[in-house]
Amino acid sequence: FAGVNLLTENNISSKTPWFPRHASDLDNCNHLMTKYEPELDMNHPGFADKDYRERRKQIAEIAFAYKYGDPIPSIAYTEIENGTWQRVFNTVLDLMPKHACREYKAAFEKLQAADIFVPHRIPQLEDVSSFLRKHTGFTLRPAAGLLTARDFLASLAFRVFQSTQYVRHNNSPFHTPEPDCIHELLGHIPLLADPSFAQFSQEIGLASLGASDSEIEKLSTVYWFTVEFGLCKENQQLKAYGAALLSSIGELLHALSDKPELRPFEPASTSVQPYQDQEYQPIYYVAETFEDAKDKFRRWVSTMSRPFEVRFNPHTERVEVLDSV
Ligand code: TIH
Ligand code: FE2
Repeated sequence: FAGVNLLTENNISSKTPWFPRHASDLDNCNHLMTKYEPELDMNHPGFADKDYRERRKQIAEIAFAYKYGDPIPSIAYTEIENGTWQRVFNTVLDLMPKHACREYKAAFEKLQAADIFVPHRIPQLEDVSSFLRKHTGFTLRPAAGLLTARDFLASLAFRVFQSTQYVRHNNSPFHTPEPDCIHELLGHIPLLADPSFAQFSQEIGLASLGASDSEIEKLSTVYWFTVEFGLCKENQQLKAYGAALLSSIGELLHALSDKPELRPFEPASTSVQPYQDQEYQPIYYVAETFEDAKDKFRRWVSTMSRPFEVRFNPHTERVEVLDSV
């Protein structure tokens, strides 16, 4: 029932879109976008593969049935699925030392030391979730596919990351236009274990709660050009921190070639830059550091129009709403 105004108490006006107040309310934040589904998109590599579509349905059922507090069910990945993981994993191992930012590399090593990242099998979300909980308090929920921006961003406010659990088609291991668990695991998980990055992710989420549709659009554009496709600097050199770059060797090499246009990350302009999600990006934004990106983001968010402030209470997993001053 996203979009229905259930909250009329104290300082939340009846015009404010509904938003989750407790982590368990995320059970209602699972609305899917119907883009790129293998059933609907003729260009999807799984379109003509009946077994693949069946498998996707099976795995989606887990996400639909999932409720707050449940352990995330394990999946017995097939040999083909583990093989796809292994191919991507090995290319990440090759390219990461030179091209990934240092925070990503540090967390990646911890995931290897914990025996969660190994070449021959896809990590289980439940194991990854407990790993993250220990490092930054982030946890995972299974998602059936690409969620609406409003639902996806709202979960970040609670340090919950909604993660797909199915695997890309084995015909296109090195780039897919939709998220899959290889993207979540190799792209997002390492940085969600980094305290500074975890904080940045949560702040995007907090800014989205009760925001207008046009503000959600801006926030998801910022998310797109930072968390998904962000580049940063390290000793004068360009490094990748965006998840969609780190999970796609094809796009990583494109981003670091001389083909795309690079611009400094500046939320006011980055947030209104149209983007396309079918092919490689023509434009990437470069952050100085995570701390700098966070400072700029905070200053920009404070210019948004929401008439109240929110604060996450980690002891109760509740978002408290405060009068704006
Ligand atoms: N292009 C990414 C990949 O191949 O891993 C998947 C995407 C995530 C978000 C947008 S596209
Ligand atoms: Fe992603």
